[in-house]
Amino acid sequence: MTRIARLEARLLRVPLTRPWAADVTSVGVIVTEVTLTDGSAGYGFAWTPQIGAEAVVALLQHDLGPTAIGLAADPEGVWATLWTHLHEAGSGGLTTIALAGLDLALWDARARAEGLAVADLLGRRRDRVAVYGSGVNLHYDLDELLAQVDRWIARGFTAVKIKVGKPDLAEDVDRVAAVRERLGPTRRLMIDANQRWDLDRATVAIDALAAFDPAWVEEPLRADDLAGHAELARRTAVPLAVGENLHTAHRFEEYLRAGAARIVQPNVIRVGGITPFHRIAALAIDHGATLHPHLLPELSGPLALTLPQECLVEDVEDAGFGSLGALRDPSPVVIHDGYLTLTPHVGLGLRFADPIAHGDPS
Ligand code: SMN
Ligand code: MG
Repeated sequence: MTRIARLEARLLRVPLTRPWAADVTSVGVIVTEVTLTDGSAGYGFAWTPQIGAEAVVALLQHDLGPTAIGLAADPEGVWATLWTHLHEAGSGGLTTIALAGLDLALWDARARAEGLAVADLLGRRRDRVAVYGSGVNLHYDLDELLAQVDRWIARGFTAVKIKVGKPDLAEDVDRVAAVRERLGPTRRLMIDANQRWDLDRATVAIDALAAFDPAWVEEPLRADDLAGHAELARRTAVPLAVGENLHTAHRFEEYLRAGAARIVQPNVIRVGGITPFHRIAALAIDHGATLHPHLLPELSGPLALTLPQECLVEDVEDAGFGSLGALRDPSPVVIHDGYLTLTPHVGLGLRFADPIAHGDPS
């Protein structure tokens, strides 16, 4: 049986060409490589924009690696063993982000061994998936925001997402109204409050913004306020979306069981990789909810092609690894006319360019 022989991790800081805030000018990518006892290799990564990238490298080197070595190279078995092993440091968060680095590398190794793309190894159900344009744009003035919307329309997107949560609700209303007018009545518009409201404010804000027909309102409340989301869902007919800050399938199940969200948005890395991502997709179906993956189109896109339900993949403007120049090979996906398709590749097709490095562990 092929076993894990070695796990390596190194940190890349990838500069953002379009900063997400004054203090978010780069994202941390933790590049992982697993070597198996038959000499083959798998390449994965973990990701965290601002917080904890060095800690993720340390978890991989000190806690995941030594326990993973000698285990059979079966991603699902490894995931269960290591999640239990890491649990005293938290059931999710930095632990699951680190675990994703190994999980992705193991799926990559398995697909490479078969000469397949990971999407085909997992079972591809469709050839293309719709993409929505997204932006970290709360700090844009209205002209910049509308210019971004015009770029999305020109790229053929029929769904877009903008930020809300200005201190003055009237400003949100003006911005959403202007964007809706620019989009016309048929393109979908989603709004994302990034946890900026409390229950009462969210109730009032969603009431005011519902007139512009948002397809969903995302993270209206503190992400771990399950009771608040359940109450808000009772108060509004606009679908609530959560998930980019939930870290385990268990937590997703609690939200779904409580009726606290109709749309779930797991981030493949934050939940611990492909193995739990598929579990969350199954939970969404069991509960009649819809899944739309969070960010990372070069990873989420291929996985979206394997899901039982159709979904939308998110493309934050100029933030894909390909457009940031972070990849050493051509991107495994192409986004054209509002749809993502695969380009020929094996494994995940995501090898990162050489550093830009800090903290090389070797
Ligand atoms: C978001 C979160 C983290 C980084 C970029 C963008 C945002 C989204 O909440 O959902 O796109
Ligand atoms: Mg969001």
